[in-house]
Amino acid sequence: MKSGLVAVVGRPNAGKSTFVNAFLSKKVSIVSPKAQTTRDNILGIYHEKDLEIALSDTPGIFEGKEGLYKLMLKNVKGALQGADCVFYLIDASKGDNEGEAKTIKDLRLSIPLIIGYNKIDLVTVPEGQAAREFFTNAFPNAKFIELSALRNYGLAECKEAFKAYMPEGPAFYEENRYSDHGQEFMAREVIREKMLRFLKDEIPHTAAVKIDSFTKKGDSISIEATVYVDSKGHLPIVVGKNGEMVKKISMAARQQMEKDFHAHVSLYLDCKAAPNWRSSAKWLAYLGYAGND
Ligand SMILES: Nc1nc2c(ncn2[C@@H]2O[C@H](COP(=O)(O)OP(=O)(O)OP(=O)(O)O)[C@@H](O)[C@H]2O)c(=O)[nH]1
Ligand SMILES: [Mg+2]
Repeated sequence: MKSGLVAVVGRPNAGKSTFVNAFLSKKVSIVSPKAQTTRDNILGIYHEKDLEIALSDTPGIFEGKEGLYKLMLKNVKGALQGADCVFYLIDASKGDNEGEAKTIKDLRLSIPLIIGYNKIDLVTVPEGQAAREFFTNAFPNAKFIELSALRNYGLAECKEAFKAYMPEGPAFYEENRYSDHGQEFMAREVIREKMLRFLKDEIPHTAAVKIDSFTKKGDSISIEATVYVDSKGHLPIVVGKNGEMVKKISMAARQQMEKDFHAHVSLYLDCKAAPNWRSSAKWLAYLGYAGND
């Protein structure tokens, strides 16, 4: 039996969460077209006969001065520490090979590196070839894989590459367990996903969601949650005219949860202001962003 941990890292929006979901054929991590979607390390667990691969989806590598961003970067470093190899994902469509190489070097990795050149559906064949040449020169010991997480292309090659670095060991997770987070965490994330979809600009990035109560009875789940925004001025935008925006977010989140949880879901969503929560250790802890490294 082989079992081990792959740290999936890269810049915001590279497609890390899309990749982890595609690799598992299960949704364990939310995805959005906006950068800085993932805030926590989320473990996705892949099972096969005699093989267990835990993939750690991480926040995008990004430096910001707020406590939240420092915690996010700490999460990335934490994931690298315990991993058997690192899967560094690149958004090929950005065409920033030099910048990506610098970010990889800055990580000062001491574990094997696999470079995933993602979103190849958006680049030409010569661009892909040039990238392969560039990265194999810059990182001669690394493996370079072209893939499209969105189109499920290149995933088998990734699996073989990960497998080669998985040590002999026992299965650490039950076979039916595919994430280290439960439904309550996923409920919070799904609400954030819908906020990222419906709210413009920085508002969803500066907001947080707290699940106040999560009650499961048979196949019914009842959830009370609060959206905390960074400043009072954001409240009317999140609530919307006659409460339309919060209703829209809540309805979309509820429908998504019913699909993901195979349950009847009732969701009550409130909105409050928590000025500057991203820089307050107390607020970060209250909202579940502290001590998760
Ligand atoms: N065209 C194309 N789009 C992709 C591919 N993979 C991911 N995307 C899109 O890229 C966007 C970002 O994807 P995410 O999976 O949220 O990216 P992430 O790296 O987890 O982002 P953060 O959590 O913000 O760091 C989404 O709109 C995805 O649909 C791909 O292979 N091709
Ligand atoms: Mg993500």
